[in-house]
Amino acid sequence: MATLIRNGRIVTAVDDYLADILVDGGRVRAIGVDLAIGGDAEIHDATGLLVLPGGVDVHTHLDMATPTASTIDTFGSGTKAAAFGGTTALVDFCTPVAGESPLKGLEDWHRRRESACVDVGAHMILLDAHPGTLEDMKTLVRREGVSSFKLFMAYPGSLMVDDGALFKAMRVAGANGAMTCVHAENGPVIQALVDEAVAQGLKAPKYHAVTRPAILEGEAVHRAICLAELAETPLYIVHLSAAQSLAAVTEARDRGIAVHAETCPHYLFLNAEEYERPGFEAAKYVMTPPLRELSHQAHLWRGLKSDDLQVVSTDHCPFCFNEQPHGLRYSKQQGVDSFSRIPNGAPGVETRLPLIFDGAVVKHGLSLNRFVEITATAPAKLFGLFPKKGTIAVGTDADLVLFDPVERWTIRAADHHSQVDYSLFEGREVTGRVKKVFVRGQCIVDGTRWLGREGMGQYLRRSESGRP
Ligand code: DUC
Ligand code: ZN
Ligand code: ZN
Repeated sequence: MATLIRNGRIVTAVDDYLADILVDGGRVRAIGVDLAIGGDAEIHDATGLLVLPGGVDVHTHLDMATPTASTIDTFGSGTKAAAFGGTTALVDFCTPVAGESPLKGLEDWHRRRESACVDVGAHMILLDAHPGTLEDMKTLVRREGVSSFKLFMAYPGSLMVDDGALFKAMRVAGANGAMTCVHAENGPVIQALVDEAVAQGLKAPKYHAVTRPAILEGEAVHRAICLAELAETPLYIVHLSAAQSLAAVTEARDRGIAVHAETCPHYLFLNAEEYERPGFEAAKYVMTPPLRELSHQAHLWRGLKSDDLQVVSTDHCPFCFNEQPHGLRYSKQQGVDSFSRIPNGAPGVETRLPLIFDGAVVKHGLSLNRFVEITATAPAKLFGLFPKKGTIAVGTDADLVLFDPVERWTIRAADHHSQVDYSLFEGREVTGRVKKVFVRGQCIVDGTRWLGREGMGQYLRRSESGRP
């Protein structure tokens, strides 16, 4: 049966108008005023609501296992949480096991991905740039629809690659229509600071932030840009948190270099004061990069306004605060004796849209169009999903969010659908709330009612990335 969404205010990255949307076969079939329908249709009245393209979150870690810890959300629970937050497409990070080929890593990722409730694509994390890995990169882009790769300049001895490997991977990515995503922090210097702190007995969660200063992010961002410029490849800085990093991105973009960057809600709304919380509570805020001093936030908002920052994604990487009921592997409590053992990451997939609406549109004067651009259109374009995802037009997937722009409500972890046991934003009041969510035309969220099911999410085989 067709679906008709009536009287909504349709907002895309470029338009803002009142119309009806007719959906059939999972796609938008017609848009117009007082649309006539030929037969039966499921009708949804969107009077007073915004009709937005489903959110696109290009940075999540669902069901991710490292040698020491695992994220608590499966694809089932994480994508259900995403849907309740108005996000209908994810690009998740596939982390291969060290020494294993990326293609094998993708095979395992697909098995875990089968429980997804919304559509999901994969970025591939590269742990080396050996000849076999570089060959796999080509296969991943051409055959598997994985058109972006992430490399780490941090975590020596585990995830980090050296500059030579980073450069080699960048060249292959660029030559094959793929984006290189970089975790930019100076890993060896951070390691020296961590070792020093631990040796001095400074082991509380706040030393996670003390040992990862903003200057070491800025330095690595600058270095990554130099390497990408030389490799003639598009670059995407993930989880940018610091003014120094943004300055490097801005300078490069002003010179016409294809550098892009995302920030995350926690860097826009929270700051390093959270690390002064008593006891072990501050471990909830142990993510990488860490929260910065308050002064960085104004730079990030300016970057979002001026398009020096193009995307807000979540880096949803959830570990429970408490050990029970899931066990230590899923818990921050692993690091109760030393910050260096706290699993690194925080949740956020369910709160991105309302937080960014409240922060960007209500408080910082960004337009509704820009709000849609940074949460859906730009990530879809940068990562090979547009126009299937990221906008509303005849022929696009009918991934739609009916959003109330005036409702005020309070964020509470107890109301969430993620399996994690806390929210970074507990008790925060926001304006703007997701009311209904459609994935390929199917209404899967209706207020607090869940109408979706595990397994209905499709794999997103992506086309070229890095060409906005
Ligand atoms: N990088 C991420 O992107 N997520 C979690 C931790 C990290 O280092
Ligand atoms: Zn990272
Ligand atoms: Zn991440």
